[in-house]
Amino acid sequence: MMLSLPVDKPLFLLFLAFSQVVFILILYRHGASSLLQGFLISPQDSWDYSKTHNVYTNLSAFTLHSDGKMTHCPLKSPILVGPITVVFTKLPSERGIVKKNPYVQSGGQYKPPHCLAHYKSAIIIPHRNRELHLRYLLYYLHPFLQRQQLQYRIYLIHQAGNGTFNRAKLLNVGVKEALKNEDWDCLIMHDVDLIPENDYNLYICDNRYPKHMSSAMDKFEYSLPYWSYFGGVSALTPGQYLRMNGFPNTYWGWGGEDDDIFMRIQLAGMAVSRTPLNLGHYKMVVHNRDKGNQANKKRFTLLKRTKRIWKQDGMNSLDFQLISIEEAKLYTNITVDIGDTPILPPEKSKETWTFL
Ligand code: BGN
Repeated sequence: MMLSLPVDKPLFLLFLAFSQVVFILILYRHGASSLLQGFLISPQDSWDYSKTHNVYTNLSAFTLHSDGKMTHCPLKSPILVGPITVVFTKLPSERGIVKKNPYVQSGGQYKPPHCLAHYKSAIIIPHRNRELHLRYLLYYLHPFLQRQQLQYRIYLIHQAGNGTFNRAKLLNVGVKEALKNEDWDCLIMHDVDLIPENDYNLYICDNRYPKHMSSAMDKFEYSLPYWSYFGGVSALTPGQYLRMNGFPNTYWGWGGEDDDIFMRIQLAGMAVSRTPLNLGHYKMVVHNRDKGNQANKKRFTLLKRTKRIWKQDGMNSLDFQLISIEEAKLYTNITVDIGDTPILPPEKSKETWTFL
């Protein structure tokens, strides 16, 4: 039997138009997965964030069964708990964090002591004047990564001097230096102020495409601010990273560099893979905009050039002065002089930027 709809009734048409607007609004605000949540995603895929666990729970269980013979760790770590309690009420001391993470070695390196890790991930964190955020991140991230039975190392890429901050260039430096130490499977680009809230959000790469991990940040009400958002935390294999000529070096100050990275991914013939919204929960340590990281007024102009310039600006044009590499207890501290904002040539065309 054919279903006949009363398409000639004005009220029905109004209802149809209204539901389409609601549908588009939900899609725009929360991404496609929010629509699928109700019927395609099964209940065990939805997490109850009102029931959280201490990130240090069960961590000691890791070391109990070592009998000298090392076999591979199980593909799925047996001690994952899901939602993690993340609070910023009491700042942990560095000594306290070291004490709670006895198997982390100098330079913030870790290998599971009882089994061979399947994955090796480098965590790369651009940094300047954010010591307190860093402390919280280290407190939560070390046990989080150990729960996942990864081999990892945390790199802090510290921008020397008072020049304008350049997040993407610091990430390029981090990749270059990290790959000198180890043949990493995965490069995790990590903002210092974001704490992951679910340990099933695995810090490993998607071998098909660059992966955006911070898909649901508390500051955006646990949804994507816009569909092409690529800021916060992401994971790329060295191959994916090189294929897009790394990140742009030319974004000085806040904003736009993540949009450039998103564009480069497409320009290099890849797509973005995204951690599902119910897993990609992150809490941001609240803070004001830093000095030296004012909104980049040139970002619109820069984004218009990406298509033309991505093959020339990136890993192949990276220049910097390495000042020091120190192995701190909880991280490797790479201090670098990346220069300061160059004067951009005046804008030639008046075309408007239509990416978003
Ligand atoms: C966007 C910024 C991103 C930033 C997000 C979230 C720009 C480019 C011009 C449209 N992009 O608007 O860099 O991560 O906001 O705060 O400003």
